[in-house]
Amino acid sequence: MAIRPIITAPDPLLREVSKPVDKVDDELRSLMDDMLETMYDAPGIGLAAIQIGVPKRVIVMDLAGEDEEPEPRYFVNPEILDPSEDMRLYEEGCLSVPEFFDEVERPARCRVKYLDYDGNEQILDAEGMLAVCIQHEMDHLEGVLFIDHLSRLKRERILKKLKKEQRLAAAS
Ligand code: K1U
Ligand code: ZN
Repeated sequence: MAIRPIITAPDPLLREVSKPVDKVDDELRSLMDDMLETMYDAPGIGLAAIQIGVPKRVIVMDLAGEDEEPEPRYFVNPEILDPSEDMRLYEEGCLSVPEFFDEVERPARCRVKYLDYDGNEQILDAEGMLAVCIQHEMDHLEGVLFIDHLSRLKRERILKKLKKEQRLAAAS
């Protein structure tokens, strides 16, 4: 397992649409292991493969609290079915948009169809934080960031600050 660097906005790679996975094999499981280790190290509660520069439709997640046993989840080729009509506001963050948080409105519940770590098809009914996180990570697979759900003014301010921080880091 390895911790891989997480790409941050405005890197154009984050705008790529990720490609479906053909087969869940040992090479893909090794990618998922690296993603999970990278996510735990960050730390975060979710990670899409494109955030480490791999444009595959793969997500890892763990919503267990600090004092709970780890509960890793793996989603390959996930699809959202039946998003609810009622919406919920939640304050989101993103490892690719470090240190910014803002409220995003999304369907409160959804059903997710996906392949698990062993390549078996699964259906999951998600609500609460699980629904928020899976929809946030699904956006990454389409090249969408949570800041795209904010006003243009807020988004441009955030991107300007991130670019400035990256310029300063490169110069030091
Ligand atoms: O996609 C990502 O970059 C991961 C992101 C997931 C997410 C968080 C909040 C709402 C929606 C999606 C994060 O994990 S940001 C970090 C974070 O939320 C967190 C970090 C440590 C402990 C608890 C939460
Ligand atoms: Zn994110």
